[in-house]
Amino acid sequence: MTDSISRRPATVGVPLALRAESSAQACFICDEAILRRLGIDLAHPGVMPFSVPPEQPPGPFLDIHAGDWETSAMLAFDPDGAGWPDPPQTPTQPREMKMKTQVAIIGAGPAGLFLAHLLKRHGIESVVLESRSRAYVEARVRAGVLESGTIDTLNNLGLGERMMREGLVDNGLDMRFRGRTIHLDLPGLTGRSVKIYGQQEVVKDLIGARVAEGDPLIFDAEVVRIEGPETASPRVHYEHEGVARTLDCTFVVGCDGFHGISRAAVPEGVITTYTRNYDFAWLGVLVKAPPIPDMTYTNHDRGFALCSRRSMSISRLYLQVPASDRPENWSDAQIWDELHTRMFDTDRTEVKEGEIFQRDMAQLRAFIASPMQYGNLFLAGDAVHIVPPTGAKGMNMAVADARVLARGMAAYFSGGSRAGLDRYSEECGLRVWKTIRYSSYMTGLLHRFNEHSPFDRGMQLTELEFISQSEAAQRTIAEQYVKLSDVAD
Ligand code: RFL
Ligand code: PHB
Repeated sequence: MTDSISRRPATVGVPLALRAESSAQACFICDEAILRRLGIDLAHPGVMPFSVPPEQPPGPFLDIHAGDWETSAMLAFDPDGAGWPDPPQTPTQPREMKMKTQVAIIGAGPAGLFLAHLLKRHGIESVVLESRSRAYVEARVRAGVLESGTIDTLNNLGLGERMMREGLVDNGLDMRFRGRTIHLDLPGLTGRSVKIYGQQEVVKDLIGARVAEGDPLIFDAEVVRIEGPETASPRVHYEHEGVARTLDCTFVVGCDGFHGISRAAVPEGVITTYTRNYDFAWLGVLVKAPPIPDMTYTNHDRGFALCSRRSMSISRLYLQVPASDRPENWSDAQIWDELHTRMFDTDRTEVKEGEIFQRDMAQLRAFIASPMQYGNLFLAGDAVHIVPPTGAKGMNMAVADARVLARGMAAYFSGGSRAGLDRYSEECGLRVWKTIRYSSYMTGLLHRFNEHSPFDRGMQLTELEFISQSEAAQRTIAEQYVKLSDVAD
């Protein structure tokens, strides 16, 4: 059913707590408070707010929107009454708006979006609040490598169709040094492969499904404070369209990335943080040119480089640069010179050049905050741990956190036991530390460090020589590359 004014599906944007499906698949807002907020005269004879959703729609509908999903009201028209009520010309914008849900999720990155979908599968309501616009979030270029656990999660949610169609199966991981290539045959060494499918494509698929299903996901909604995270009824304060609003909930999940506000809501002294900052960054570019066949990491005297891809015609290329550098400092010609050199592509034929149509820079750091929970506030994804991208693990870790959390919340909301939830941090801890260890190892193996002495450089190259000759060492790297983020559902 579509509504009478905007012709969108009637259920779009209507919070579950306030709606009910009738046999005619119509959707009714039952809450008189919403009608009052919209400035509708409840005494008008044409208004029939439903306190109990009727089995059959009693007549035509008038659906009024005040520009936001939680201020939408559907009224039944009483044909024998006095006609349509007058919708307010200018919707009222109260100073503060309140709403309630089971789980408030802060951030619509992979952690928040996966969590929202997993919770829904268990019948748990959530509201996702995202400070940025939908366009911004969907265009943010980041990760590209999906481990099998992430692939399975997307498929099990019924949202993996495009990934399976457009994503590229990656069976190889190559490491270059001294002009030679170590080829790791992932299926041969581990029985598994990974998939190349851009993080922003995953995010687009998750957002598209959430919006199509009419579940609450509010963009341009910046969370400014979490009140009472240690209490049984935390409250999230956020700003949207210039209005201060609140969201009451049973649990808050901070999926708001490294720079978010959730971690800071935990009182000082509760969380211990462990950090390593690197003095280099990755300059990343997207290029209209066919990629080289295998994912290739390279260790060169001039620094690290990586050749990855997004499709058979789009390459994703990275260069190690100083942390203080800026993407605009590099001309296209300098980028190509450096890539050919570091990839030992002296005749400049292997790394195909093309139009550079996107650039970004990522600082490298390893960071973990522990515990990942404080009372009824849980932290997931980059909000609580960051890995240097050399192992391609950040998004996969975020998805694994969401799976563990969804499992704990499902047990709590179905049976009332919160034992699983209270084990969240402990359950994630070892996996997270192992992933940080692996990503730090790969970073140390492949990058140029200013502080390295000739002795350190000798050790680094000897490690690569050892790996090139040892199948056991290759299997160790390959196993961690394909399945460090495995968790049980
Ligand atoms: P995100 O993706 O940062 O999302 C957090 C969201 O929270 C919003 N937010 C707020 N919303 C409301 N109120 C507030 N106060 C808010 N503050 C922040 C933000 O706008 C944002 O939308 O965190 P999440 O969901 O934890 O996901 C983590 C991943 O994005 C990250 O780990 C990966 O991108 C890391 N990563 C990789 N991971 C992989 O698994 N495989 C890879 O191949 C891979 N490659 C990479 C990467 C990261 C890179 N960079 C840019 C650091 C390659 C690079 C270059
Ligand atoms: C990517 O394709 O963006 C990518 C690949 C491997 C990494 C990091 C990023 O380690």
